[in-house]
This record gives sequence, C-alpha cells and structure tokens, in this order.
Amino acid sequence: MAVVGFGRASQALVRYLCESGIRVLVSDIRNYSDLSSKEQELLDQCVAEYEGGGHSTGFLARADIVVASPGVNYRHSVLEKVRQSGATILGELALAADKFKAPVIGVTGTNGKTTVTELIGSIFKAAGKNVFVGGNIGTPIGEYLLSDEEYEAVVLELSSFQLELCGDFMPEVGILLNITPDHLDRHETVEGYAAAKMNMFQGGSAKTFSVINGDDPLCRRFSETMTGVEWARFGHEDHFEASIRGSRVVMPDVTYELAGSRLENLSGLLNSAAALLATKDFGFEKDAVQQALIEFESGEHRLQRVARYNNITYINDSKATNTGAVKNAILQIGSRESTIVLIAGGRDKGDDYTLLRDSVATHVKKLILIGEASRAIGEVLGDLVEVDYPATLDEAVLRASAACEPGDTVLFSPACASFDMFDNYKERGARFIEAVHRLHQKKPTGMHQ
Ligand code: UMA
Repeated sequence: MAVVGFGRASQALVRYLCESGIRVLVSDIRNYSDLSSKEQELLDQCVAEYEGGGHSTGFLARADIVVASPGVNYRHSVLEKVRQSGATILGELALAADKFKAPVIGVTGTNGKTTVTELIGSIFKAAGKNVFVGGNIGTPIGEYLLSDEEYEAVVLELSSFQLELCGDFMPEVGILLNITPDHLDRHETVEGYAAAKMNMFQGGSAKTFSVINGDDPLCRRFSETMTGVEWARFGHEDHFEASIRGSRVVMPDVTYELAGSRLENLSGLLNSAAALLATKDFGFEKDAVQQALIEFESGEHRLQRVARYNNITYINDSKATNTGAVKNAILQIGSRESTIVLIAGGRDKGDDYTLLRDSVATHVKKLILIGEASRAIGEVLGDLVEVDYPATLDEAVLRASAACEPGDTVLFSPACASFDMFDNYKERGARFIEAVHRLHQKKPTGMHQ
C-alpha cells in the first residue's frame, strides 16, 4: 500500500497500517531532510520506502492501493496515471469505512462543521457517553483506528476533500449544514464541491439518517438530485423536523431553549437544530441535552471576541476561510448595530468575492486587505468602501484601529486560506490577537464571544 502526503492524517494512518503489519510506501513533496525528527522516526520505524521531493508514477505504481491525504488533489496527474495503471486510489475514510465499531455521525457543510461536531460531542458527554470526536476538526480518523477505547459513538467533521474519496463510507447519521462556494481551486465548480459532500448520503435512508438545512438554497438544490434519500430538515419553517422559533428549537416531542446561551444567534440556532436532530434517537435525557446546549462554548478563531480597547471591539474570525463564513460574521456583528472595519485577505481559493458586496455595503466602513488575494478582493469591493493595503498583519491592525470610532468593531475575517503568510488559520488568529494586544500594550485576556 502507498500513502501520498505525509501530514497529520497520513501519519496516524501509517502508524495504524504499520501496527496491522502492512508494508507501506510513502510519497511527499517534502524531502526527508525537511521532515521533523518525530516524522523521520516514524518513517524509519514504520515505512518500507520514502519518496521525497514530489510524487512519481514509478514509485506509486508499485502499490495496488494508494491512499491520498485529504490535502492531495486526487486529480493530480501522477495519481491519474497510477489509477490508469490499475491501482485503486482511496482516501482515509474509505479505508476506515468498515472499521467503525460504534455509530458514526458525519458532519459536513461549508461553515459550522467544527461547532456542530463539538456540540454533538458535548451532548454525548453530557449524557455520560464515551465519544470519539475527530476528522477535519484536527484529531485524525487514524487515531480512532489506533485506539483501544470502547467508544459508544464516533463524531466526525468531514471536509469535501475527505468525502471526495470516501469509498463505501456510510455513517449512521449524516448532516449537511449548508453549501456556499469554497475550495473551487480544487473542485473547480460548486457542482463538483457539492458532489463531494453528497457522497456521504450515497446509502440513502436505508442506512443513513440524513439531516439537511432546509433553509439553505444550495442544500435544497443539490439534495433534490439525490434519489432515495429521505431528508430530515432543520431551519425556520414550522413543518421542519427541527424548527427554529425565536430562541427555541422545536421538535415533535421536545423543545429546547437557547436564550442566554452562546448559541443564541442565527448560525448558533441552526447549528443547534442540526445537532439536536442528529442526536434525537439516542435516547438521551432532555435535561442533559439542554445543559450541554446552555454550557456550550464555541472554539477559538471563530467569532472570538479578543478585547475591547477605547470602546472598540476586536474580533478574531481567522477560521473564516470562505466568503460564506465572512458574510455570516458581518451580518451577525452588523445586527448589533456596530460598524465594522474588516481585515481580510490571504491565499485565494477561487472564491467569489462578489458574494460579500451586499453585507459589506451595509455594515463595513473600511476594508484593510492583506496577503496574496488583497488586490483581487479590492477590485471586487473597492467601489463600495475605502480600501487600504498594508504589508503586514500588525500594520493592518494598526490601520484598522485608527479607522475606528468608539462603538465600532475591528473584524478579522479573512475569506481566504492562511498559507501565504502563516502555517495555518490558528497561527494566523494567534498573531492577530498578539497584534491587538501589542498595539495597546496589554496582555491577552482570553475573552470569548
Ligand atoms: N502534500 C503532498 N502533495 C500534495 C499536497 C500535500 O505531498 O500535493 C503533503 C505536504 O507536504 C504535507 C502533507 O501532504 O506533508 C499535508 O497533508 P494534508 O494537506 O492532507 O494535511 P494534514 O496535515 O494531513 O491535515 C489533514 C487536513 N488538511 C486538509 O484537509 C488540507 C486537516 O484539515 C485535518 O485537521 C487533519 O488532516 C486531521 O484530520 C485542515 C484543513 O485546512 C484543518 N482542512 C480544510 C478546511 O477545513 O477548509 C479542508
């Protein structure tokens, strides 16, 4: 077996394959000397041969099964040739498909995946269940395969990259939260992107309890192309199986109240309705579930309130790597009547920035654009508001702060990937937080919104 890409997901998988006595070849664009000592040690212990500096047909065609890491495009010309030579190309999910020993809940969609995955995990824990929470959220699926724990459920955040090559994977519960264009540099069209996500529902209702956002136009459009799937819907219509009414989520037998919780906002209510629908048949006590909702804290880098200095609020939304997420953030903050100075930009993913025009025109007074995509974003939105192009994130925070009046909000919500300037969105968010506090020469307070 060969593994292409030696990142976090593949390293866990390689350890699992090695423990299972399978001979593995690994290919990565990084040279052996560029790997960390821990990675080198894993290769030395577990891997038959390593190809560094790129992928070659000659090396990979020696395997009958080739597992592509989530970040490796399966349309890569070398993988194409390897497939033509007779090898099977799989993703980690396809390999794990028949190895789950507990019900699997798969969570996909463009935005909110991490929150819903965490929330479902919290509901299981509040009900006293031992649950594995992993996937795109950061704990690789391979860690589940390696574990001896007796989990009672497996909750997986699943990206379009993972679902593109998911083979026969069919979860007991599948959730589609929303679809807005994302990762078009990889999937090329929104149809291609949605098709990858729809792979999770291939088993239809016979196997998978299929949960979908009934409010979302693209979810509706693409779900109609799936035959044999009976969808349970959440959203704002009274006849949906989980219906949002004010601050409540109403289901046929039970109602949950979210007033006063951190989930009491548009995306929080939708995310809660999805999680409640997905967990409704596990027989949990209402009080335990209600408590999990009220106590839920959303993670870092997602609409994270960093500080308020001189009556200016600073919000870190570094996890917003597409226009759908940024639009949500703008609307959420704008609905509190605060005018926004938006810092955005980074590495372009083929997103359509025109989707931000309405929300920017209504709520944003200045755009501060950084990174590789700055000029492209400026071209699309520059006629609506004043635009500035600083060279660094520190400079962006300084200029955003200077453009604010008391009551305004500095929102860092990039609409792009981070990899042009940072290692990942977490480092990017941490650097934003540092820059905010440095500007005001105070220590981070760790405030959360
Ligand atoms: N590489 C190659 N050839 C390529 C591309 C990459 O050899 O053509 C190598 C790189 O040199 C590197 C490795 O592949 O050594 C990286 O592998 P990877 O990109 O698959 O990333 P992992 O470190 O394995 O992390 C992956 C997910 N990354 C992606 O999907 C890009 C992580 O999601 C996930 O948390 C992790 O597995 C654990 O399951 C991150 C992500 O950005 C958060 N996801 C995207 C998103 O949320 O938008 C989908």
